[in-house]
Amino acid sequence: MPAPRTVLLTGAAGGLGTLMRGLLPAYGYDLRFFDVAPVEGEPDAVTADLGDRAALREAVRGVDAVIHLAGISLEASFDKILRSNIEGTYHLYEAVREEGVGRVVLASSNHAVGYTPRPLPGDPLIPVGTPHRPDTFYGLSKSFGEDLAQLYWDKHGVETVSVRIGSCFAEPTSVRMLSVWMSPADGARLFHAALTAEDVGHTVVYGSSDNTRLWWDLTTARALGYTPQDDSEPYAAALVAEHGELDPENPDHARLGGHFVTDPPIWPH
Ligand code: NAI
Ligand code: 15L
Repeated sequence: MPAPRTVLLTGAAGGLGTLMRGLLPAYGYDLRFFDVAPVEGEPDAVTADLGDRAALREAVRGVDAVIHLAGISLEASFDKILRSNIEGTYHLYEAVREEGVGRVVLASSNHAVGYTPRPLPGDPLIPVGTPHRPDTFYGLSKSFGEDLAQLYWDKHGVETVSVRIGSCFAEPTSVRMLSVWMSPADGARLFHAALTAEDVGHTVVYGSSDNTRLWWDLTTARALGYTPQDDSEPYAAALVAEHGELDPENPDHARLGGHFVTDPPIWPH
């Protein structure tokens, strides 16, 4: 597959979408945008719901690849998750198949495997092959997305890199995030690698920086050509002084998904 130049970014109005709108053009991409919310400063963005198949089909027409970020990014009722994340991702893949787009970079999440016990010092890192253990309906929708991506590769030859993103924000803001943080610059590096690596079929990777306190195995991400440059450790002293180290006896601290396991943040819309 030739390196993609024209890329549709769904979820472009959101937090990660906004970061990537700023960072990905430096890699030479011509970005197009899709979101149910208006995308600030982008009058040509398509403003539509993922349930609008005609709008989706038009948005993917002629692009080389899609970075699919749109959807509910926290916990919500099953009905809402079903519409936006499960059916919405299905509609996206159908549009991609119908328009012959070759590659999707799919925003999966650590919450697809959120019930997995987090490694303690000396334990092996969590591999991508660990079984799905969603911690919420939200995480369940990400497990579904990864399976959908596998189906569209096996059946229709649509390639996907499913990125189990940790926490992609400007800075880590909790002790857990010291392990799962992906700096925005590393996020752009990883998305670029996922767009340009050859013959990915369906590849699952974890999305994080090269954190000293990393919980999972970045081997499959590195195999795409991703070389993370950042590490959360410079933030550790202040965060640990404020909150203390993680306590393995605390259910909020014992699993990859953190407090999503016990008291997930709820999608406000
Ligand atoms: P966000 O909530 O800030 O942005 C999501 C965007 O999707 C919003 O602009 C929203 O309007 C749009 N959207 C929601 N439902 C839609 C629908 N039915 N049709 C069209 N657009 C819709 O979330 P954020 O943080 O930017 O995350 C982006 C993606 O990455 C999400 O899929 C999220 O699950 C995933 N992710 C993000 C992580 C992070 O650290 N930011 C961590 C793990 C996964
Ligand atoms: C996610 O999947 C969420 O979309 C994001 O808002 C963060 O909460 C992140 O996981 C996390 O685990 O920190």
